[in-house]
Amino acid sequence: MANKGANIAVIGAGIGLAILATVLLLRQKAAPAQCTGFFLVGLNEAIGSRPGYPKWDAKYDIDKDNVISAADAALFRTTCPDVCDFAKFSAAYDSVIGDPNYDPKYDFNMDGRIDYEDFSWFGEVCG
Ligand SMILES: [Ca+2]
Ligand SMILES: [Ca+2]
Repeated sequence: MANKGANIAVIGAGIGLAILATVLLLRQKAAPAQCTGFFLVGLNEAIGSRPGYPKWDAKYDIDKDNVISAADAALFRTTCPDVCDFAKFSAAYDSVIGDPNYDPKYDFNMDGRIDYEDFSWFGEVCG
């Protein structure tokens, strides 16, 4: 009887861990959704903003210190190193939605094509 109780406790703990692992996995999946050039452009344009400023958007305050600053941009680049990877950007260059090498990550102005305008943004926010 004691064994049976212990088994149930072990199973219960196992289910708890499985749920926790799933939650963590879903959270990890959610994070890279913001790893785009478009996000970095928005972040850069909001630099200097605090709550109440016209360009303030809490999603760009990655370190949650109530100011969007170069520290947030640096943190973004550490978390999302691919966005400013020139070799990867080059591989996606000159593509449009539907092309096998089109990658929305490098569509810095989100107009469905990766061209000189995106290259210009790349230079501006990744340089
Ligand atoms: Ca901040
Ligand atoms: Ca574009």
